[in-house]
Amino acid sequence: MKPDLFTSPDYFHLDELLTEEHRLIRDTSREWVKKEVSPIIEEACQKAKFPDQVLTGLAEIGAFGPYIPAEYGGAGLDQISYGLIMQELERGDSGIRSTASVQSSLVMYPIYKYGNEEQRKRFLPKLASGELIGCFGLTEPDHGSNPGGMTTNFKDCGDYFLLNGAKLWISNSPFSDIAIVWAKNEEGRIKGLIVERGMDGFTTPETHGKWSLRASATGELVFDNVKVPKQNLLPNKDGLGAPLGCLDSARYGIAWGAIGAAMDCYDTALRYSKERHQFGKPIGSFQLQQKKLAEMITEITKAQFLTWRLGVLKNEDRASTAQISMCKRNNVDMALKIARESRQILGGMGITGDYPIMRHMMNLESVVTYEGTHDIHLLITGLDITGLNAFK
Ligand code: TGC
Ligand code: FAD
Repeated sequence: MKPDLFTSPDYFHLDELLTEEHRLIRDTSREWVKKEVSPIIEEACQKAKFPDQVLTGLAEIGAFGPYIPAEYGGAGLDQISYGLIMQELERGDSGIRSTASVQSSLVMYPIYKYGNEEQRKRFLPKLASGELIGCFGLTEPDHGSNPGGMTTNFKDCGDYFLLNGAKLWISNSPFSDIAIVWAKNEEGRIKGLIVERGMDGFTTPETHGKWSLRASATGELVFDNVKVPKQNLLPNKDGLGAPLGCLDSARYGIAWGAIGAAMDCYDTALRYSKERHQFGKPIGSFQLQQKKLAEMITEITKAQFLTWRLGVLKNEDRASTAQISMCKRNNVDMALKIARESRQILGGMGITGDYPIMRHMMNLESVVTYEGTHDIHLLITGLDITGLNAFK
């Protein structure tokens, strides 16, 4: 891949709405991505291998549990800081952001929010430092958009719970030390369990052959009569609302992350359009290319403000599930469209690994599907504005 010359677009001076601390955190993450991610990410994707050498650095820049209080090892930052870190990581690669958002919002968040003090002290500091890596098991082979139909289940066997079932499409599962697993008890109520690698009957086969998120490891979680100690049950919340609450936090991070991928595509295409000559002129001088670039920066700017505002609401604990859905859906769709247009500006070069655009485009096909598909988020908005439920 060519040297990383990324310059961040800020057409409406959004930086002026950020605090000095926000800018420092954003710039630290940006420099780290330039130094540690950009030089290795293309090869990792081509080889379909998660670059595990980034784990220590992710922990060091505070990407594991940015908003988890410092007493549990987190960085104790606000929601805009969390968003800016996700933006910068996804500017590097969606798979790197995935690893950080799963660890933060889908593993540390449920332990912090729904766990007891013993669980928080036992797991959170090690997750923050990257000593432990976690994953989140909600989706099943027959239950993706409709997780409430899950069949993974556990029985109370006196000294322990007996867990059976399977989860599919689980980010980080092949190398995770622990899994937050959502399963039904004998009354059919959904609960969260912390399942640890090494427990008998627990396996994590890797899913191969992906054309998307190739630098992220994806796999299954298989439970064949796994004996889970009772102290590993998350006691403080149950029902589908428990995993959906974690998704609110992860979807918020993805909304910021998608802006990062879009900015990288736009910045690459803009630079290329000034350097590449055809018909004796830079291609950026042709009106058709200017239309593409002008529309891109307009959409990026709109998404930046929507998402910043969502961050302010989140800091005030006022961001609703439907607002988060709208922002995740809008931003990922925006980023995908920008990736496709940017790739065209690069002509044939756009399909090569010399530039990051094709990799972002392929990654975004997963991002538009996971954490709720484009359709599901539209229906969440539809339900919110009409009061009529399309899912029932
Ligand atoms: P519904 O009847 O609407 O709700 C069931 C219960 O949950 C409550 N609830 C929420 N609670 C907290 N936060 C939220 N965001 C909530 N949304 C709903 C609700 O009040 C109700 O509570 P109660 O007490 O009455 O039981 O549920 P439904 O079965 O109709 O489904 C609704 C639907 C389709 C919107 C939802 O299930 C959904 O969002 N589906 C999409 C599934 C999804 O997003 N899966 C993501 C899997 S994880 C993942 O993809 C990680 S990728 C990570 C990476 O690599 O970055
Ligand atoms: P389905 O639910 O079968 O949907 C198929 C199509 O039908 C979609 O277009 C959908 O929009 C549409 N559809 C479904 N229901 C409706 C409806 N009511 N109205 C209109 N259209 C509808 N899950 C986890 O639990 N943990 C993870 O870490 C995780 N990581 C992932 C990583 C990757 C790379 C991928 C691809 C997925 C990951 N997922 C994870 C799973 C992801 O959340 C699901 O793929 C997603 O929720 C969609 O479920 P599905 O694939 O079963 O599609």
